[in-house]
Amino acid sequence: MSSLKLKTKVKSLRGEITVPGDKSISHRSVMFGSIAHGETIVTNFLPGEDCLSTISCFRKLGVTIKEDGEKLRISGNGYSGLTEPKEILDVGNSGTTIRLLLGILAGRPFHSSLVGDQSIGKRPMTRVTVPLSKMGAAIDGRNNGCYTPISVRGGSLAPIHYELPVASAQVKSSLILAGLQADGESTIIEPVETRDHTERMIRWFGGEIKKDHNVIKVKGGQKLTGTEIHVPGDISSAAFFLVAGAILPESEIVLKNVGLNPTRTGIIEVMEKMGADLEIVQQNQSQFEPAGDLVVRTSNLKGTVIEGKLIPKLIDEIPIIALLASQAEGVTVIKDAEELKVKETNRIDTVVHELQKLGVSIVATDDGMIINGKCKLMGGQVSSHGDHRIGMMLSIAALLCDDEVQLDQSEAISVSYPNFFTHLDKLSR
Ligand code: SPQ
Repeated sequence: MSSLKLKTKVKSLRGEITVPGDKSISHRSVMFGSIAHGETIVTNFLPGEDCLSTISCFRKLGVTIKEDGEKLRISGNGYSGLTEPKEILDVGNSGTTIRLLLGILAGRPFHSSLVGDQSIGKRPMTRVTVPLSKMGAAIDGRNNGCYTPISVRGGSLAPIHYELPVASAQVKSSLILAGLQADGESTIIEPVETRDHTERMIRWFGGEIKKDHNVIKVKGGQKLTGTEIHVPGDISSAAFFLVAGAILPESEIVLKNVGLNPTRTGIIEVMEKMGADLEIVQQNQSQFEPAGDLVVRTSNLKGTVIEGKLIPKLIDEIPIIALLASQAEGVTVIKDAEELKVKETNRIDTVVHELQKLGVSIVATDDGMIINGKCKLMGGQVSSHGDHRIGMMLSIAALLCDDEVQLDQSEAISVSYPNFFTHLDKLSR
């Protein structure tokens, strides 16, 4: 575990960066490339640890994946081309990998064992194992199927009619990936719309999926065909620099080719509401996902309330939004975000605890947090707790500190943004 002295007392951030490929789309490109027929070529793939875990699992399932940094060549042979793994499938730190993979394995007529790291061992899996079992898969795991290690023996699946008890793109996607193998049409109903990369990708691979507001219908037995995918930049990674540009003095940052899927742009909506100087300067539809260039400048910010349907559109950005709110005039309240408790860490606790150490006036609530701006930040010894988004948020907070900041477990950042510090160095003045 590495401890890092963070960059502090930065005067301003200026310049242009291209953030790495979107993590959610990179995972799905490997999965769909593997279950499609023929070759899929992926460019601007995110070579972060989570996505590398997905590649490693599909290789163990018999898929040939040639990897050259940000370019992948995947040779898919359909769902039936997947073969029983001789080794344990290790998903590392990645919730997306395990939950979506379980949906795929539920319909495969062989046995697999899945494990992950310590953090994965604490994240609830019943949200997928219960509905997948109802469809016909034999799944078991520690604590009545709730936690890893998990074993699956898949087989013939019946279609499902299922109302999701939580707003989760991972659960929705897992059931869609199982539904594609079921004998008939499945209906999945979301309480609130969540990221729709899986639905968009099915269509891009030539499949069909119907969506009417929160009701999704998908038929089993469809043939998907390999294709080309250019992954847009990750708005969740861009968020760290959007906030940094807004809260540091005399700053202007251009972020190129950022994914602007409307199910992910909650950070932009919130920053605009808080008064941020933020512009989308160029927007284009890159294949099946919208993308564009963003410019952010030093801003006078005011507090806000973040709640309800907006939460799934910015769930992963809440740690960095908490820092943003600490630099805004007035109070910011974040509610309806209890899902934060089951991420890589309990992100309500880790955000509040670590920001308090740096002098932020922030308290935890049952379903979010309350932040009082505007705070002067001090230095201190902080930790990512093994959570990439907490590590990056604290690295941006340190830029405002006059005293030394030491970050423990800094290596977690490579889960989603391996060149984060290179980009930070490039922009720092
Ligand atoms: O993959 P993992 O570990 O769950 O990653 C996180 C993240 O911060 O990168 C969550 F901790 O993102 C999830 C996100 O929170 C990625 C995701 C997806 O690709 O479908 C969906 C969200 O999770 P959920 O549980 O709300 O569906």
